Amino acid sequence: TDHLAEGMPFNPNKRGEHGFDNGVQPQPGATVEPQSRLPTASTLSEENQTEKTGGVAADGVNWTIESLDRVRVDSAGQVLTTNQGVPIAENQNSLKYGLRGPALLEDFILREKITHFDHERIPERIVHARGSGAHGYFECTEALTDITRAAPFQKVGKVTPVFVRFSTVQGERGSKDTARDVRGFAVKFYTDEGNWDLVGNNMPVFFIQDAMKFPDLVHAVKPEPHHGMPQAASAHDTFWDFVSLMPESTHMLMWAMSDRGIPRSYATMQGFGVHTFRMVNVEGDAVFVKFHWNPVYGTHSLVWDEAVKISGADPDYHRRDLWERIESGAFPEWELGIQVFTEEQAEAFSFDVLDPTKIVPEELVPLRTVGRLVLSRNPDNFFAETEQVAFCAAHIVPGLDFSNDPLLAGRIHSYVDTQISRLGGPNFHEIPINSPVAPVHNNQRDGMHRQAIHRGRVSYEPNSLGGGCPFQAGAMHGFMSVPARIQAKEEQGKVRAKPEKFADHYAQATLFYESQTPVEQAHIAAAFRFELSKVTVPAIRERMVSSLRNASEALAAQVAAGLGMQELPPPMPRALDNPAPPEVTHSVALSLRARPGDRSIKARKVAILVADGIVGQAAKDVHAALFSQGAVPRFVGPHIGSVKTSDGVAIDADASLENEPGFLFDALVLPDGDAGVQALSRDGHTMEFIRDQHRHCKPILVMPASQALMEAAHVPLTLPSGEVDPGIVQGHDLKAFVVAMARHRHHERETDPPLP
Ligand code: HDD
Repeated sequence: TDHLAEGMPFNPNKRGEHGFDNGVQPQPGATVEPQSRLPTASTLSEENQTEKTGGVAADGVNWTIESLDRVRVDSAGQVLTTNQGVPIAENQNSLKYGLRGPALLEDFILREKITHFDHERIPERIVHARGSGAHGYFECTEALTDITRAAPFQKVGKVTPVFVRFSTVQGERGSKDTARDVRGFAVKFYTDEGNWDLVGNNMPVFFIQDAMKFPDLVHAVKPEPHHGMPQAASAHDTFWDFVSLMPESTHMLMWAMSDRGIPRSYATMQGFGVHTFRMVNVEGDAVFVKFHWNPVYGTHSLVWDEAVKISGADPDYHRRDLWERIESGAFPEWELGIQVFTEEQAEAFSFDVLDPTKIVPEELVPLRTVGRLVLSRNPDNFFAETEQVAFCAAHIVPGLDFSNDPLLAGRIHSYVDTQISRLGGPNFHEIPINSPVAPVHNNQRDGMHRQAIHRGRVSYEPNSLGGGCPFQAGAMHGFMSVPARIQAKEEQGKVRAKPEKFADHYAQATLFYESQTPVEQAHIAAAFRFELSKVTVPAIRERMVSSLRNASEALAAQVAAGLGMQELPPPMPRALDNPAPPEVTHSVALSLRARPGDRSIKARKVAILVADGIVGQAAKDVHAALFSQGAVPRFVGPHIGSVKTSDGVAIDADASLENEPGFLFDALVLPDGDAGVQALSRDGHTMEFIRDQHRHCKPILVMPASQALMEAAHVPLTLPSGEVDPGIVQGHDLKAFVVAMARHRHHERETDPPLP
């Protein structure tokens, strides 16, 4: 307003307009600092981060944040305007001829508002439509200059800003979070040399070997076209029809049917780049590499009954969890591990590293931890950031390269292409969340929604009128493809076919299944049973079981029994009778138990049941102790609001048994005080709460008076075997309770079917 008052038209939000870098000075009275790519001590967003999370941004993090500052809009204290900046006097009524007269066509304010509204939605992603994202940073912890010149890996401590989006695959944008499904794990690195998108999943393999089959896979798994069902589920005929005819999907099915298909949190799942990529150093020497994200909080999953119930009570379960972790400062964090191997090593492997249905076992090529990923800031606007972010498998930077994985080849085309229709044109890279931190200069011009205002008359190369600019970076600075030799045999020529090792569809499915703990194996069998029981055509169920026999006879037999099959169908004929013997037959790393995480109880949600008449102090003490260890304790009562405790200690219930059912919590505390316990036991919600907690194998702290609650709920204090249940802690032993919570779940309690 100062500038306006002085008659100086100057919009501080558009400081770039003044060409600071070209020596043109802003109008007198302007108070904005010159635009800079260097981190400044206090940017708007750094304050934003501090305000939201209590933490200070690490060095370098505000690079992206600053680049987005120019488009952030805060309407606090501002007058309402049209899109043309015209102040709007009245926003309640359309313009009419007389109080009861017709609305007038000239009402450009109404028309602008309604027209914009009519176009508020964009097409959802064809797959991975439902997702949640966050800002953060990647920090290099081991310099990789010997194998790559990629900017994020050049120096220990180097920080690269990132935006990460997690997603389910099958469901539509408004579907539930806790479906049994693969999860997307897409990371956009805003590197100094352009954007690198590592568009991965929480499983290291894929259903198919060639992009040619991707539309078929997606058509099969999506809701069936005649009636649009089922939503956010793979348990239906067309999916199992397709995969049972595609034995190459068997390995991925093992992962998808394992507990990995129902993660507890985005923060407790692994991520994988899936394909074999290349890293290239300054000399141009290349090695193969596989990317792994390993969660610091450990790998933890839901159980199926819990996932089903959560989807009703809180379809935003994972979205909320991610948001709350970041707001509370319990930043989700992963280590980046890489597996590095040479082309010669790869040739000797029993499987083909170009086959995306195969892993490279960690026992064969160990993981090297080279960095950490921290998500530290929630988006300001879901649509502008999470919905409009465009990940593309084709986005790589100098120092990285693709392999000849035929699935990857199709992806290199598909992502850019899909964004053009989803985001409405070829300039989606200019949408703020997608625009690189590195400067962009080329001769591409025009197109829908162009933001940049290119100067000069030169938009071609070579040119002399523009001094030859923008000029080619050359091999030292520019992106160079690895001049890899193609190993096609002369007589092969152009072919539509696969290499022989691709034809072994079962060895690694067997490896995965054999490497699981008995509990995990039981869950895999139960998941196949559930999914196939939803298949209406018996021949499809049988075909799937006949395929499973090639991976594991034990699993196939259990699934068949679960489906009421009188006898096992014969094993499916194999494409390859004598596959090369695998190097590794048991891989500890494939079990979720291999990565328990930091064993803390940070970010765990704990319900402390309260009601009039409980002992307030005991409940408060537990609350304080859990809070001090980073957990998220909540008082849950028959209603929200104040609770009259027997000792007069003030407690406010922040959730009710009705609005936050038991399965939404990781652990349960049952209070002391006979009157309070009696009040609770009169409420059917309490019984369901306790039974669900017990059935889902969660730790329970039972204060003395609450023994009666456990009895009323018919929940045993011991294991089915009669032994002590280590997940049920009696009395006031908080230490033991925290130890029980650190284990997350006590699966030894589990029975299939569940106890009555
Ligand atoms: Fe894909 C989205 C991951 C195979 C074509 N894919 C998408 C997303 C993830 C993946 C995480 C969501 C990104 C976001 O959050 O916006 N996709 C994978 C992985 C694959 C894979 C790990 C196998 C290794 N995808 C794959 C193939 C094709 C596609 C073979 C096509 C030939 N994927 C797409 C797409 C999507 C997509 C249609 C939909 C929306 C989008 O790209 O932006 O282009």
